[in-house]
Amino acid sequence: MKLSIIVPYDGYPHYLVDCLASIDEQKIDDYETLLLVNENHEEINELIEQYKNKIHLNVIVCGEVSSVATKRNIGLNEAKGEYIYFLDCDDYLLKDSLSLLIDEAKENNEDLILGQRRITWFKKQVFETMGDEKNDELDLKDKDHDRHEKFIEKDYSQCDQPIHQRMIDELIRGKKGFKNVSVLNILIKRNLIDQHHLRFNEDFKYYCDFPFVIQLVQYAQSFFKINQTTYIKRKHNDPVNAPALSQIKDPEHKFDEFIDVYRYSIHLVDYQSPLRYYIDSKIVKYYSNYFAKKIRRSLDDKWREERFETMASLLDEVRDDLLKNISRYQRKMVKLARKRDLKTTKVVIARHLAKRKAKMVLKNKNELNKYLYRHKYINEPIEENWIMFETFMGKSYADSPKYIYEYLAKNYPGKYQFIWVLNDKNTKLPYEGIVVKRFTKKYAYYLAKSKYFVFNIRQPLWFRKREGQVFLETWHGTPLKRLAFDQEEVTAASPTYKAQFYRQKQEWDYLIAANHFSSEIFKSCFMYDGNMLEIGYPRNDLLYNPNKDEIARKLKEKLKIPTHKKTILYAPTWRDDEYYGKGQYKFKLKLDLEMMKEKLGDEYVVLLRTHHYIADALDITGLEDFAFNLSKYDDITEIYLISDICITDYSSVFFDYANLKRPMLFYTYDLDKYRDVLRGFYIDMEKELPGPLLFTTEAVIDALMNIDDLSAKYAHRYQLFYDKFCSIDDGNASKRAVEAVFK
Ligand code: C2G
Repeated sequence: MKLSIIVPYDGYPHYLVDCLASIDEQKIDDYETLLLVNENHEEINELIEQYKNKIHLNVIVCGEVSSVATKRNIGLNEAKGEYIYFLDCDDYLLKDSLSLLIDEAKENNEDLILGQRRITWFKKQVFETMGDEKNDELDLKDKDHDRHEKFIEKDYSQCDQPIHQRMIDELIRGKKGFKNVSVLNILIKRNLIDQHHLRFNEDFKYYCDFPFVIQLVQYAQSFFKINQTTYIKRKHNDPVNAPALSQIKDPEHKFDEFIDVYRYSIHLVDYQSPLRYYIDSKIVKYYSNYFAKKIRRSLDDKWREERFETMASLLDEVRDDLLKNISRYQRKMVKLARKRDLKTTKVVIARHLAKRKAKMVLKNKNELNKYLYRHKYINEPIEENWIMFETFMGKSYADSPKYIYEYLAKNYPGKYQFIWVLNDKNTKLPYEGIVVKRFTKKYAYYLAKSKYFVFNIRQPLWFRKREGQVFLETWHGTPLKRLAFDQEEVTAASPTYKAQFYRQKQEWDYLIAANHFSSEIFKSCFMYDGNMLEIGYPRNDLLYNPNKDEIARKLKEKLKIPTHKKTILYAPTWRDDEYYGKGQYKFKLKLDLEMMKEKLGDEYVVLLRTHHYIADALDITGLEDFAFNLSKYDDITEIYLISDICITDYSSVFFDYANLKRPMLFYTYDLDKYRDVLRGFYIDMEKELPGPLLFTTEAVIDALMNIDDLSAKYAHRYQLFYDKFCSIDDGNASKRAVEAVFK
C-alpha cells in the first residue's frame, strides 16, 4: 500500500464531516484512512458508517481520552503505507492534494514532500464558493508565519547543505514559535520514521509536533516542496465553545510545556548543528516578544520570580553565535537575563514597549484617544447622571436609543446630561444634549465617565465597563438571520466576532427583546444570561402614536414625496460575503426600476433604503420622479409611516413594519445562498412570512398589481405573525425601558 492517512479525532463532529468528505474526493485508490478516536465517539458513528467503505476507513479506539500525540503514535504503529500523511480532523484537503504529493513521491522518492497550506475560517462548501479573492484577503490574517524571517528568496546553491537548509527554512525557521511548526501536510516516507524509531512525545499536549519535525529534518536526506495548495487549515471561529488547541488559554501550562519541549528538543540535536541554532533562536524570540510582556504586565509575580529564573537558565545556554545576529534589544535582554538583573530588565522592557506604543499612538489619532481612555479618563469619577446614546456606530439618530432618549428628555427635564454619539456633529437634537463624534477624544472621555449607556449595537472593543456603570443594550432587530454563537460559519468581514462577542455581552446589564421569540434566541445566540427586558421595541412606539398620520403627512412634505401617489418602500439587508472591508458592504440593486416605473409609475413611487453597512450609492439617474433614495435618512421607523407597502428580504425590518399591518412582499432573489450558505434562519420563511417570496422584478410587479388579492390571501398568516412578533408593542416600550433601567 502506498499511503496511510492518520487522522486523530477529539470532538467537534461538524469539522470531521468536511475532513472525511475531502478524503473521499481524492483521486487516489491505494491508501488507508486511520481514524483514531476516544472510547466515547457516538456522535460520529453515523459518519463512520457513511464513509466506512468509501475511504478505506479503519477506526481505532485509543482509550478513554487520549492526546493527539498518543493517537498519532497508535496510528503509526498500525499504519501499513509506504508513506504517512497526518491530517487533523478539523482541516480538509483539496481534490488534487494527495495525488500531487503521491505523484511526486512516485517520481522522485523523496523522504519528505511538503505542500502549500492555506488558512481559512470557513467550511469546505463556503471556502469553495467564496472564490480565491475573498480567501486571499482572509489569508492575510494568517499570523503563523514568522514575518521576521524573509528566507523565501534565498539562493540555496550558496549553502553547504542546500537541502538541509531548505528543510530548516520551510519547516522550522519560517514558522512562528513552536506551535506553528507542524507535521501536517508533509508526505513522510515510512522508512525514515521506522529507521529512527520516531514517535511523538506523549508528555506534550500543545507542542508535540516540534520535536518530531526537528527529527524529521535531522534525518531526512531528500526533500521537495510542491508549489500548489494541498492542505486547508481551518481556524475555529468559536474559541469559547469549540477552541482549537492553540486557542486554549492556559498560559501557565503552556509555559511549562514550552520549556520542557525546548529542553527535550536541544537534546535531540548537536550543539553545533544548524538545528540547534534555530531552536535557540526561537527561545530568544519567545523571551523578548512574549515573556517580556508577562514580566511587565502580569499580575502574577511568578513571571518575575521562578519563571524568570527558569527562562534565564535556558538563555544561559543559547549559542553565542546567535547573539551576533539578533536585534540590539534582544541582545540586551539576553545579557541582562544571564546576569539575573531583573531590575534593569524591567526598565528595558518598559522603554521598549513605551516606544512601540508611542509609535502606534503617533501614527493613529484613535490610538491616542484609546490611550487617554485607559490611562487618564478611566481614573476620574463616574458622573451619576450622564447617559450616552449610540446607534449604528454614530451614523444616525435613530432606533430604540432615540425613543428612550426622547422619553427621558420629555419626562425628566434637567435630570440627566445626555450625550449623543453622532458622526455628523451638526445634527440638531430635539431636546437638550451634547453631540460627540465617535472615537474622538471627547468620545473616549464620555465613555469613561458616563454612568449609563444606551447602545443599539455592540460597544467598542476597547471599552472596559467600570464598576458602577450601567449598560443597556437595545439591539437592533428581532432575529431572522442566525446570530453569533448560533452561526456555524461567520462569513462576514470579521470572523473573530464570536470571541469578541463573548466578552462584550458580559458587559450588558440589560438587553431589550421585542418579543418572547427574541428573548429565547438571544439567550442562546449571545450566550446571554443577564437581565432580559422583554418589553417590545422602543423604536416601534412611533408606530402607535395617535398622531402618526399627521407626522407622516409632514414627513412626506419635508422629503418632497408626491402626496397623490402611493408609496412602496424597498429596504433590503446586507450580504455577509460581499464587502470591501469591515462595515463596508457592497450592494447592487436587483430590482429593475425602469420596468417598475413603466408598469406602476402612474399609481406609485418607490422609496429606496439601503442598510447602514452598504457603502455603494444607488444610482437613480433619470428616475428622480419615481424613485426616492432615503438611504441617508436617519430613522427608518419614520419612513415606515409614509410607506403603504414594504418590500424587504432577510431584514428585521419586516418584524417592525408588521406593527402597521400594511402589505409586505419579500424579494428574496438569493434565498438559497443566504439561507444555506451564509446564515441560516430562525424561522421558516416559506411558512411564516406574512407575504409572498418573490424572485424576479416581474413577479414583484405582478404582486404589486394584485396587492389587494394578496393581502386577503395572507390575512390569516399576517395575524399569526403579528401575534407572535408584535403583540407586546403598544407605544409604551420606551417608558418600560426607562422604568426598568433608570428606576
Ligand atoms: N435597517 C434600515 N434599512 C435597511 C435595513 C435595515 O434602516 N435597508 C435598520 C432597521 O432598523 C433594521 C436594522 O437596521 O431593523 C437591522 O438591519 P437588518 O437588515 O435586520 O440587519 P442586521 O444589521 O444584520 O441586524 O437581530 C437583528 C439582526 O442583528 C439583524
